[in-house]
Amino acid sequence: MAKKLVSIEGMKCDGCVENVTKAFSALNGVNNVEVSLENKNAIVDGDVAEADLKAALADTHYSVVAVENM
Ligand SMILES: [Cu+2]
Repeated sequence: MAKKLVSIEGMKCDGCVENVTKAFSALNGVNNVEVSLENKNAIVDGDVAEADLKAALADTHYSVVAVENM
């Protein structure tokens, strides 16, 4: 199963982590999401497109700044 490292801007607290976790978890094909406030990123396990990850945060205070395959 593919994992992606998603760099995220705008997270400031555990509430932000929860919001991003929920947004990514709701996407089709996503099996697991681990968001790190400290590292400002998320490890997304599943079959999901970069565009969908960006779209998931489009209406939030956060934004996807980079996505790389792990
Ligand atoms: Cu917050």
